[in-house]
Amino acid sequence: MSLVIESPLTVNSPVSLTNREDLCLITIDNPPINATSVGVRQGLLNAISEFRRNPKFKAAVIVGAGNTFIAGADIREFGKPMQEPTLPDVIRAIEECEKPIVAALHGSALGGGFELALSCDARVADVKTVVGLPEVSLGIIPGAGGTQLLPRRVGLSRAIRMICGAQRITANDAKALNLIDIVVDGDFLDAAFSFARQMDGKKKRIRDEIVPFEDVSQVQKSIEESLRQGKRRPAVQAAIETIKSAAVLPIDEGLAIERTVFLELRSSHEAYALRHIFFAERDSAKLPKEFFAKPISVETVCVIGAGTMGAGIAISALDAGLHVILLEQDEAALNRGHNRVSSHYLDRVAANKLKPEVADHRLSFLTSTLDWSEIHRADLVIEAVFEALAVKQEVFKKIDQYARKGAVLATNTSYLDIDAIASATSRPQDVLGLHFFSPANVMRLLEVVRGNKTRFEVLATGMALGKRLGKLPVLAGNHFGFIGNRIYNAYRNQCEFMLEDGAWPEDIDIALKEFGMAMGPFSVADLSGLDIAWRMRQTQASNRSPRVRYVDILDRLCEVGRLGRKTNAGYYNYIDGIQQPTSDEIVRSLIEDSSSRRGIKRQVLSSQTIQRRAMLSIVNEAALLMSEGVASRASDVDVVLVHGYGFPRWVGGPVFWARQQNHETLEKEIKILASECGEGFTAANLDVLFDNP
Ligand code: 3H9
Repeated sequence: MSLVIESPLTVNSPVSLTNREDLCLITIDNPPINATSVGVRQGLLNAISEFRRNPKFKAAVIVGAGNTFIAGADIREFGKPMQEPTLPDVIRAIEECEKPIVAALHGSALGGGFELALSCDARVADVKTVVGLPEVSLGIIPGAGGTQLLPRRVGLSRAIRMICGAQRITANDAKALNLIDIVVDGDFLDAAFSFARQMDGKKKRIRDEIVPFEDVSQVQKSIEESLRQGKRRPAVQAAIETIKSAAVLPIDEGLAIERTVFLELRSSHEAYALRHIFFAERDSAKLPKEFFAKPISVETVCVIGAGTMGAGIAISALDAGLHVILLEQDEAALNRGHNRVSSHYLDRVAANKLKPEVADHRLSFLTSTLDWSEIHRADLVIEAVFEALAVKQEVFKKIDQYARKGAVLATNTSYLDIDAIASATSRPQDVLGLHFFSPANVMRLLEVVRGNKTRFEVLATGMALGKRLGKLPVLAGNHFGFIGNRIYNAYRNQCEFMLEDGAWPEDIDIALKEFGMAMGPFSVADLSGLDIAWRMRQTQASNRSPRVRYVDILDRLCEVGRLGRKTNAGYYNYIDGIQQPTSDEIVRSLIEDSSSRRGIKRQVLSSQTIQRRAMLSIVNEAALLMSEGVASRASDVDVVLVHGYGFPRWVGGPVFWARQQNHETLEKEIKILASECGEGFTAANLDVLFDNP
């Protein structure tokens, strides 16, 4: 029986203390994630002190209320002055307590939450619990003992991989690593009480253990791998050094180093940028108030077109437990599409990433068909056919005939006009854009595009579906290229201007990779195929003003059959699939010819100039589309660029970057750039980026 005892804890404290016979239950109730905010820290100290003081308690269990243990420190506090007591104070109190304390884990035990659990004398976890120390993904290192306690249980090389890779692991995996004592599929709290009682008053502190011996070469391998994967970011480097100290220093010295490094990184620019993008990702998934509506329930999705994109969307939906109807126009295309989906699951099983029965279960939700009347069963239809307006309109006419009334009709276009597509139906209010990025089952970004007539319920359904698929849905207005492709277009144009002005493709690619972009723009163009952009440019040719600066290098490359990687030649040559470091003579002479036709005297552009011009063009386009209402929050632009276009996460996104610059200087530079780039580059008013959330 559990009853609330006369508690000495402050009224309204997020931490409460109850008892179960001679055991004490300390409950943290700080929704949504039971973060270790200052009230929780103080409440825990009070509770531990009461537990120690009260002789009737033999052991204690710490649990989180709601659906999770503690998912970490409250990172909203990180931008503010530190408030006492600190989490290390709480952890010291747990470790110094003479009586055993057991952590009962469920949901997430992450960051400071997992550190707190590791400081307890035992850990009992619900089978669905996820644990880990993901601090590095926020530009910091664990700051409450994680770098010292984890290696004492799992060894240096594993601890380095786990912390530097911000890995989140299952309870069973954690048990296999001796990080959790018991995993329970059932009443984990009950199991935690039994375990606490069995401890018979004995302490079992990880801090008293030593780091297990390991071969130096093993550790070195893990360090090199982590540095490479973590792009040598400061937090990764600092984590490695701090973890290593666990093997050679007494724990209190290691903890002191950890704390100093944690505090330094906590106020670093990079950590600030990463916190910004963390919250931007969560905000982008929320529809602005003015569009708020209840989503329509979706259980069955029909994907039309079983190419790479359609198959990726189908996999993503199957993974989310939805029923999928995959529709194609002929048997051969359907078989190819079906095989794409089924071989994805077979490969996952072969790689030991999925249990065969789970793969079978997911595939049992897939119907592949040539029969259009099957659409009738779908709550939501997604078209993923060839990117041409006429083709899509034809498909939507047919969808209109077969889809049931009220079903949501989505197009996966990446730049076409949603309203023009919707006009092919008798129900434009039910049509929206769901722009998936390729590969659709991997990439998290999803632009949810609002047509002129799209009902709010339909929009809400698009956002809710995105969340259900584990994506990052971002609302976008229906303008050419939406948010991402529109900005990318402006960025690529600027890079092409720089080619004409004097840089070679590799100068630009190298400079932008140095800035942190995952790939340079010309390597990206070669990878995706130059003909895609070529085709898009042809569709725009009739509307292009002759006064707009238009660089035709890409068109001319395509005309001579250089379509990128697929033809082993684009901006670069490819030998055995490997990109050559410099562009070749044909490309250079095309570029020089372009410069001379425009009367430009080519000049060397420094990396700094290249980076600055690229950033100014991105920021300028972001401001333009914000003022046109294409994006509803400035931070949405950051989410789109980071998740869809390889923009460095640790820079926080282009809007965050802009906000770190001097507003006036930025505007002046943009005006100068606009005057140099001519018509087609409109200098924006940047206020919209600085004044908007
Ligand atoms: C740390 O612990 C440092 C220590 O080593 C050192 C201490 C000294 N703080 O993601 P969701 C909010 S660093 C504040 O949508 P889900 C989030 O903004 C931390 N707020 O839910 C959202 O608010 P809103 C290490 C946070 O179910 C709401 O919670 N820990 C934090 O999809 C729901 O979030 C991590 O890095 C936070 N730490 O996923 C874990 N976390 O509703 C980070 C979340 O107003 N968190 N919020 O938009 C996560 O991975 C996921 O949130 C989690 C839940 C898996 C927990």
